[in-house]
Amino acid sequence: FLKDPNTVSVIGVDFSGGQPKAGVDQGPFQLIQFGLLDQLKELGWEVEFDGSFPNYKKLVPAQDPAIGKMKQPKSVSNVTRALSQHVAAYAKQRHLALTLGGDHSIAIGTISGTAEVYDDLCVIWVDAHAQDINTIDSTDSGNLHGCPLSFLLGLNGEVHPFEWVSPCLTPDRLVYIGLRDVDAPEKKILRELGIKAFSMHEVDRYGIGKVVEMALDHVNPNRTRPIHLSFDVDALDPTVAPATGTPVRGGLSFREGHYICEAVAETGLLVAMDLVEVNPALGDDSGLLQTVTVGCSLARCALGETLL
Ligand code: 4U7
Ligand code: MN
Ligand code: MN
Ligand code: MN
Repeated sequence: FLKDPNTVSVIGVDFSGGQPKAGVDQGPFQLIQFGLLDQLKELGWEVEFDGSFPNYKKLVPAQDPAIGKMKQPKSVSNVTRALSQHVAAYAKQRHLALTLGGDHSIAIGTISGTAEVYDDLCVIWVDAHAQDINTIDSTDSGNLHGCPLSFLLGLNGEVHPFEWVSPCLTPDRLVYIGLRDVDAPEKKILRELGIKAFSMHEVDRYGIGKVVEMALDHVNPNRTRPIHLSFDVDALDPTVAPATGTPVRGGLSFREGHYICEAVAETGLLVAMDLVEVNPALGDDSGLLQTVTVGCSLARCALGETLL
Protein backbone atom coordinates (compact mmCIF):
# COMPACT_ATOMS: atom_id res chain seq x y z
CA PHE A 1 0.00 0.00 0.00
CA LEU A 2 2.88 2.38 0.62
CA LYS A 3 4.99 3.95 -2.10
CA ASP A 4 8.76 3.30 -2.37
CA PRO A 5 10.96 4.41 -0.76
CA ASN A 6 8.75 4.10 2.23
CA THR A 7 7.93 7.52 3.53
CA VAL A 8 6.55 8.06 6.99
CA SER A 9 4.79 11.35 7.64
CA VAL A 10 4.91 12.23 11.31
CA ILE A 11 2.17 14.37 12.80
CA GLY A 12 2.55 15.79 16.30
CA VAL A 13 -0.86 16.54 17.82
CA ASP A 14 -0.35 18.88 20.74
CA PHE A 15 -3.85 18.35 22.08
CA SER A 16 -5.20 17.32 25.47
CA GLY A 17 -8.84 18.37 25.20
CA GLY A 18 -10.25 14.86 25.12
CA GLN A 19 -9.45 14.46 28.81
CA PRO A 20 -8.86 16.65 31.89
CA LYS A 21 -5.18 16.10 32.71
CA ALA A 22 -2.78 18.75 31.44
CA GLY A 23 0.48 17.66 29.87
CA VAL A 24 -0.50 15.03 27.31
CA ASP A 25 -0.29 17.76 24.64
CA GLN A 26 3.49 17.68 25.24
CA GLY A 27 3.69 14.00 24.34
CA PRO A 28 4.67 14.58 20.69
CA PHE A 29 7.40 17.06 21.64
CA GLN A 30 8.94 14.63 24.13
CA LEU A 31 8.88 11.71 21.67
CA ILE A 32 10.54 13.79 18.97
CA GLN A 33 12.96 15.39 21.44
CA PHE A 34 14.03 11.86 22.38
CA GLY A 35 15.12 11.32 18.75
CA LEU A 36 12.27 9.38 17.17
CA LEU A 37 12.68 11.01 13.73
CA ASP A 38 16.38 10.09 13.44
CA GLN A 39 15.63 6.61 14.72
CA LEU A 40 13.10 6.13 11.90
CA LYS A 41 15.60 7.48 9.35
CA GLU A 42 18.16 4.95 10.59
CA LEU A 43 15.53 2.27 9.91
CA GLY A 44 15.57 3.37 6.27
CA TRP A 45 12.41 5.47 6.20
CA GLU A 46 12.07 8.78 4.40
CA VAL A 47 10.80 10.86 7.30
CA GLU A 48 8.53 13.80 6.54
CA PHE A 49 7.90 16.11 9.47
CA ASP A 50 6.91 19.69 9.01
CA GLY A 51 9.12 20.86 11.84
CA SER A 52 6.61 22.89 13.68
CA PHE A 53 3.59 20.86 14.68
CA PRO A 54 0.59 21.90 12.62
CA ASN A 55 -0.05 23.46 16.00
CA TYR A 56 -3.48 22.14 16.74
CA LYS A 57 -3.55 24.23 19.91
CA LYS A 58 -4.62 27.28 17.91
CA LEU A 59 -7.78 25.43 16.92
CA VAL A 60 -8.93 25.38 20.55
CA PRO A 61 -11.54 28.14 21.02
CA ALA A 62 -11.43 30.40 24.07
CA GLN A 63 -14.87 29.28 25.18
CA ASP A 64 -15.90 25.67 24.83
CA PRO A 65 -18.97 24.94 26.91
CA ALA A 66 -20.09 21.35 27.35
CA ILE A 67 -22.80 20.11 25.02
CA GLY A 68 -24.88 17.55 26.85
CA LYS A 69 -22.31 15.40 28.61
CA MET A 70 -19.55 16.12 26.07
CA LYS A 71 -16.70 18.17 27.48
CA GLN A 72 -14.75 20.51 25.19
CA PRO A 73 -16.70 19.36 22.11
CA LYS A 74 -15.67 22.27 19.89
CA SER A 75 -11.97 21.80 20.68
CA VAL A 76 -12.09 18.08 19.96
CA SER A 77 -14.10 18.61 16.78
CA ASN A 78 -11.85 21.37 15.42
CA VAL A 79 -8.65 19.46 16.12
CA THR A 80 -9.85 16.08 14.86
CA ARG A 81 -11.36 17.60 11.72
CA ALA A 82 -8.05 19.28 10.81
CA LEU A 83 -6.14 16.13 11.74
CA SER A 84 -8.43 14.02 9.55
CA GLN A 85 -7.51 16.20 6.56
CA HIS A 86 -3.77 16.00 7.37
CA VAL A 87 -3.83 12.21 7.68
CA ALA A 88 -5.93 11.81 4.52
CA ALA A 89 -3.49 13.97 2.57
CA TYR A 90 -0.54 11.82 3.66
CA ALA A 91 -2.45 8.62 3.02
CA LYS A 92 -3.29 9.86 -0.50
CA GLN A 93 0.46 10.24 -1.10
CA ARG A 94 0.82 6.64 0.07
CA HIS A 95 2.90 7.74 3.04
CA LEU A 96 2.56 5.94 6.34
CA ALA A 97 0.88 8.39 8.73
CA LEU A 98 2.43 8.23 12.21
CA THR A 99 0.37 10.38 14.56
CA LEU A 100 1.82 11.19 17.96
CA GLY A 101 -0.65 12.27 20.68
CA GLY A 102 -2.08 13.86 22.52
CA ASP A 103 -5.03 12.07 24.03
CA HIS A 104 -6.95 9.29 22.30
CA SER A 105 -9.81 11.52 21.15
CA ILE A 106 -7.53 12.31 18.19
CA ALA A 107 -8.38 8.89 16.77
CA ILE A 108 -11.63 10.45 15.53
CA GLY A 109 -9.36 12.38 13.18
CA THR A 110 -6.70 9.81 12.34
CA ILE A 111 -9.02 6.91 11.57
CA SER A 112 -11.51 9.01 9.60
CA GLY A 113 -8.56 10.36 7.64
CA THR A 114 -7.13 6.92 6.88
CA ALA A 115 -10.57 5.50 6.07
CA GLU A 116 -11.13 8.27 3.53
CA VAL A 117 -8.30 6.80 1.45
CA TYR A 118 -8.43 3.12 2.37
CA ASP A 119 -12.03 1.95 2.30
CA ASP A 120 -11.01 -1.61 3.15
CA LEU A 121 -9.36 -0.49 6.38
CA CYS A 122 -9.21 -2.55 9.56
CA VAL A 123 -8.30 -1.15 12.98
CA ILE A 124 -6.26 -2.81 15.71
CA TRP A 125 -6.96 -0.89 18.91
CA VAL A 126 -4.44 -1.54 21.70
CA ASP A 127 -5.71 -0.13 24.96
CA ALA A 128 -6.55 -0.84 28.58
CA HIS A 129 -9.93 0.75 27.93
CA ALA A 130 -12.69 -0.40 25.64
CA GLN A 131 -11.99 2.79 24.48
CA ASP A 132 -13.56 4.77 24.00
CA ILE A 133 -16.54 3.16 22.61
CA ASN A 134 -18.63 5.05 25.13
CA THR A 135 -21.37 6.91 23.33
CA ILE A 136 -21.95 10.52 24.23
CA ASP A 137 -24.88 9.28 26.35
CA SER A 138 -23.17 6.25 27.92
CA THR A 139 -20.07 8.16 28.93
CA ASP A 140 -19.79 8.87 32.63
CA SER A 141 -16.90 11.27 32.45
CA GLY A 142 -17.92 13.21 29.35
CA ASN A 143 -14.25 13.05 28.38
CA LEU A 144 -14.23 12.50 24.65
CA HIS A 145 -11.02 10.42 24.72
CA GLY A 146 -13.46 7.78 26.00
CA CYS A 147 -15.71 8.06 22.94
CA PRO A 148 -13.79 8.15 19.64
CA LEU A 149 -15.00 4.78 18.42
CA SER A 150 -18.66 5.62 19.02
CA PHE A 151 -18.25 8.43 16.48
CA LEU A 152 -16.31 6.29 14.01
CA LEU A 153 -18.92 3.53 14.23
CA GLY A 154 -21.75 6.02 13.91
CA LEU A 155 -23.31 5.16 17.26
CA ASN A 156 -24.08 8.74 18.19
CA GLY A 157 -26.03 9.73 15.09
CA GLU A 158 -25.76 13.36 13.97
CA VAL A 159 -24.23 15.24 16.89
CA HIS A 160 -23.20 18.89 16.82
CA PRO A 161 -20.36 19.78 16.27
CA PHE A 162 -19.32 16.35 14.91
CA GLU A 163 -21.60 16.42 11.86
CA TRP A 164 -18.44 16.22 9.71
CA VAL A 165 -17.57 12.72 11.00
CA SER A 166 -19.06 10.15 8.65
CA PRO A 167 -19.16 6.63 10.10
CA CYS A 168 -16.20 4.87 8.53
CA LEU A 169 -15.83 1.72 10.59
CA THR A 170 -17.98 -1.38 10.95
CA PRO A 171 -17.75 -3.60 14.03
CA ASP A 172 -16.20 -6.47 12.06
CA ARG A 173 -13.26 -4.25 11.08
CA LEU A 174 -12.27 -3.44 14.65
CA VAL A 175 -10.41 -5.56 17.20
CA TYR A 176 -9.16 -4.71 20.68
CA ILE A 177 -6.08 -6.02 22.47
CA GLY A 178 -5.21 -5.31 26.11
CA LEU A 179 -8.61 -4.48 27.63
CA ARG A 180 -8.92 -4.57 31.41
CA ASP A 181 -10.95 -1.51 32.38
CA VAL A 182 -14.25 -1.58 30.54
CA ASP A 183 -17.25 0.43 31.71
CA ALA A 184 -20.53 -1.45 32.07
CA PRO A 185 -22.15 0.46 29.19
CA GLU A 186 -19.09 -0.30 27.06
CA LYS A 187 -19.37 -4.03 27.82
CA LYS A 188 -22.99 -3.85 26.67
CA ILE A 189 -22.04 -2.08 23.45
CA LEU A 190 -19.25 -4.57 22.74
CA ARG A 191 -21.65 -7.48 23.18
CA GLU A 192 -24.47 -5.90 21.19
CA LEU A 193 -22.18 -4.99 18.30
CA GLY A 194 -20.31 -8.29 18.50
CA ILE A 195 -16.96 -6.50 18.57
CA LYS A 196 -14.00 -8.83 19.00
CA ALA A 197 -11.97 -7.98 22.08
CA PHE A 198 -8.92 -9.73 23.49
CA SER A 199 -8.68 -8.67 27.10
CA MET A 200 -5.69 -9.33 29.36
CA HIS A 201 -7.47 -12.55 30.31
CA GLU A 202 -7.11 -13.84 26.73
CA VAL A 203 -3.52 -12.59 26.59
CA ASP A 204 -2.78 -14.68 29.70
CA ARG A 205 -4.71 -17.67 28.42
CA TYR A 206 -3.41 -17.89 24.83
CA GLY A 207 -0.21 -15.85 24.91
CA ILE A 208 0.31 -12.70 22.87
CA GLY A 209 1.40 -14.58 19.74
CA LYS A 210 -1.86 -16.46 19.45
CA VAL A 211 -3.90 -13.39 20.43
CA VAL A 212 -2.41 -11.29 17.64
CA GLU A 213 -2.91 -14.12 15.15
CA MET A 214 -6.58 -14.48 16.19
CA ALA A 215 -7.05 -10.70 16.11
CA LEU A 216 -5.64 -10.50 12.57
CA ASP A 217 -7.66 -13.56 11.50
CA HIS A 218 -10.77 -11.75 12.68
CA VAL A 219 -10.30 -8.37 11.01
CA ASN A 220 -7.95 -9.33 8.21
CA PRO A 221 -8.56 -13.01 7.38
CA ASN A 222 -6.76 -13.00 4.02
CA ARG A 223 -4.16 -10.43 5.12
CA THR A 224 -5.30 -8.17 2.30
CA ARG A 225 -6.69 -5.23 4.23
CA PRO A 226 -4.69 -2.12 5.16
CA ILE A 227 -4.16 -1.84 8.91
CA HIS A 228 -4.52 1.22 11.15
CA LEU A 229 -2.86 0.54 14.51
CA SER A 230 -4.13 2.80 17.30
CA PHE A 231 -1.82 2.25 20.26
CA ASP A 232 -2.69 3.80 23.62
CA VAL A 233 0.38 3.51 25.84
CA ASP A 234 -1.90 2.84 28.81
CA ALA A 235 -2.37 -0.64 27.32
CA LEU A 236 1.07 -1.35 28.73
CA ASP A 237 1.44 -2.13 32.39
CA PRO A 238 1.97 1.07 34.41
CA THR A 239 5.37 -0.29 35.50
CA VAL A 240 6.32 -0.24 31.80
CA ALA A 241 4.73 3.08 30.79
CA PRO A 242 3.95 5.11 33.92
CA ALA A 243 3.60 8.58 32.36
CA THR A 244 0.02 8.28 31.13
CA GLY A 245 -3.33 9.70 32.22
CA THR A 246 -5.48 6.64 32.95
CA PRO A 247 -3.09 3.91 34.12
CA VAL A 248 -4.60 0.50 34.93
CA ARG A 249 -2.55 -2.26 36.59
CA GLY A 250 -2.22 -5.72 35.08
CA GLY A 251 -1.28 -4.53 31.60
CA LEU A 252 0.83 -5.71 28.68
CA SER A 253 4.47 -6.38 29.39
CA PHE A 254 7.23 -4.56 27.53
CA ARG A 255 7.63 -7.58 25.25
CA GLU A 256 3.91 -8.15 24.70
CA GLY A 257 3.54 -4.52 23.58
CA HIS A 258 6.48 -4.88 21.24
CA TYR A 259 5.31 -8.22 19.90
CA ILE A 260 2.05 -6.63 18.72
CA CYS A 261 3.99 -3.96 16.81
CA GLU A 262 6.47 -6.50 15.38
CA ALA A 263 3.66 -8.82 14.24
CA VAL A 264 1.74 -5.95 12.62
CA ALA A 265 4.93 -4.83 10.85
CA GLU A 266 5.45 -8.38 9.56
CA THR A 267 2.09 -8.26 7.74
CA GLY A 268 3.43 -5.44 5.57
CA LEU A 269 -0.08 -3.98 5.71
CA LEU A 270 0.38 -1.12 8.16
CA VAL A 271 -0.69 2.21 6.64
CA ALA A 272 -1.18 4.32 9.76
CA MET A 273 -0.29 4.28 13.43
CA ASP A 274 -1.38 6.40 16.39
CA LEU A 275 0.79 6.51 19.49
CA VAL A 276 -1.24 8.29 22.14
CA GLU A 277 -1.66 9.22 25.81
CA VAL A 278 2.00 9.82 26.67
CA ASN A 279 1.71 12.47 29.38
CA PRO A 280 5.11 13.89 30.31
CA ALA A 281 3.57 15.80 33.23
CA LEU A 282 2.73 12.60 35.02
CA GLY A 283 5.18 10.32 36.80
CA ASP A 284 8.70 11.36 37.75
CA ASP A 285 11.64 12.00 35.43
CA SER A 286 12.63 8.35 35.22
CA GLY A 287 9.00 7.42 34.56
CA LEU A 288 8.85 9.93 31.74
CA LEU A 289 12.12 8.74 30.21
CA GLN A 290 10.92 5.15 30.48
CA THR A 291 7.58 5.95 28.81
CA VAL A 292 9.11 7.98 26.00
CA THR A 293 11.75 5.31 25.41
CA VAL A 294 9.07 2.62 25.17
CA GLY A 295 6.93 4.79 22.89
CA CYS A 296 9.75 5.36 20.43
CA SER A 297 10.67 1.68 20.56
CA LEU A 298 7.09 0.60 19.81
CA ALA A 299 6.94 2.97 16.83
CA ARG A 300 10.24 1.63 15.48
CA CYS A 301 8.97 -1.95 15.78
CA ALA A 302 5.73 -1.11 14.01
CA LEU A 303 7.88 0.41 11.27
CA GLY A 304 9.98 -2.68 10.81
CA GLU A 305 12.73 -2.77 13.42
CA THR A 306 13.48 -6.42 14.28
CA LEU A 307 15.52 -8.03 17.02
CA LEU A 308 17.58 -10.20 14.65
B1 4U7 B 1 -8.22 6.36 26.96
C1 4U7 B 1 -13.31 5.98 30.72
F1 4U7 B 1 -14.62 5.93 32.57
N1 4U7 B 1 -13.88 4.82 30.09
O1 4U7 B 1 -14.94 7.04 29.38
C2 4U7 B 1 -14.05 7.22 30.25
F2 4U7 B 1 -12.73 4.79 32.61
O2 4U7 B 1 -7.98 7.03 25.73
C3 4U7 B 1 -11.81 6.07 30.44
O3 4U7 B 1 -8.26 4.94 26.69
C4 4U7 B 1 -11.50 6.39 29.06
O4 4U7 B 1 -7.18 6.61 27.92
C5 4U7 B 1 -10.00 6.25 28.82
O5 4U7 B 1 -13.75 8.28 30.75
C6 4U7 B 1 -9.63 6.80 27.49
C7 4U7 B 1 -13.39 5.88 32.21
MN1 MN C 1 5.88 12.74 -0.64
MN1 MN D 1 -7.37 5.06 24.59
MN1 MN E 1 -6.66 3.89 27.52
